[in-house]
Amino acid sequence: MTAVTKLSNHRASKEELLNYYEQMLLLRRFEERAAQLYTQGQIAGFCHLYIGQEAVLTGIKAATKPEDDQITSYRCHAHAIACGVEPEAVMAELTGRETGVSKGKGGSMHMFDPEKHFWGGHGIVGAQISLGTGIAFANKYRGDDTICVAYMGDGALHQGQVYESFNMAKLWDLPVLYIIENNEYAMGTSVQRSAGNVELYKRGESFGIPGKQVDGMDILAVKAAVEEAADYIRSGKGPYLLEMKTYRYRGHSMSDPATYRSKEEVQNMKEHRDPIQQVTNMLVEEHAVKEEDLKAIDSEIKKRIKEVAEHATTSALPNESELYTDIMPE
Ligand SMILES: Cc1ncc(C[n+]2csc(CCOP(=O)(O)OP(=O)(O)O)c2C)c(N)n1
Ligand SMILES: [Mg+2]
Repeated sequence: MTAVTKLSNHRASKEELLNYYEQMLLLRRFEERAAQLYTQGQIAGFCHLYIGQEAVLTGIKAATKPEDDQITSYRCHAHAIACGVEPEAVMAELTGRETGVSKGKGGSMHMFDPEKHFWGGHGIVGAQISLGTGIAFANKYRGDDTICVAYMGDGALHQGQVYESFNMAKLWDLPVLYIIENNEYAMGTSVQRSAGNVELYKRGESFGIPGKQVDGMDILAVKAAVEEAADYIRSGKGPYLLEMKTYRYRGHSMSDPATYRSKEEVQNMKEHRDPIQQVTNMLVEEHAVKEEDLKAIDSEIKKRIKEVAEHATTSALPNESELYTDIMPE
């Protein structure tokens, strides 16, 4: 078993932890397979992987309701799956097939499923924050207690439209939870080199939006912080901001050689902070789960992902007539 420097201060039942283990591992194995398909030339265009950041999304989903809305950037495959889109439909979208969740026309950065309350998938850095604020406006207008979770990266946080959105969100006390997935780098620029003030969770303060920094590699810390934030928002007090301190193991996109950080830095994170390993250790040390049983779950997931990849590489390409659909609202 790999030693991790820090185990969560929070506790969870064996069933809960097994559930998180399975969910996070599914996201990781999916992305590893996506990387393979990319290098085999099965996926064209850009492709941004979520490996390393799994605890953020999984913790947020565990602390919110299925009908809450979620909107994110181009690093969106895992978000789609966590919202309930079948992995088959996500992988087939990556390979541009007709069975993809966006009928193969969106690709890696543009997948949506309104029925699952998943609103994308956006390539314009920061744009999803304005759109997410608009979704929260709609929710408030309808008078239900649904909140919108709007994710952005540490780089996106510097975009002007983010602050215009913060202002309106507080002015109208909109039910929106802003999540900064601070994985320490934008495309290749570290937070230290791009942020005048690196305490990103304070960026909403001057608008009256409370914020907290959270260990985003610790799923139980994520879940606890989001439960508190969601209660605050649902009580009608308006927006809330959480900065998740996380880390991406892979390059910004598949074409990034990642020369701006050392191999040791990445290795250190993998060895001492890995979110899945933390849950593994809790299960083994505190709940007496056998490592073989966890490996068996992993084997099942790998089998499923193999089928997912098979489906994504054998499904038909979209018909040419699809070029003319979904362009205007019907
Ligand atoms: C408006 C705009 N500017 C620049 C880009 C190019 N670009 C794509 S991703 C990115 C970095 C964003 O980093 P961050 O918000 O930290 O997200 P991460 O990739 O780390 O998840 C940039 C500058 C873009 N897509 N849109
Ligand atoms: Mg980043």
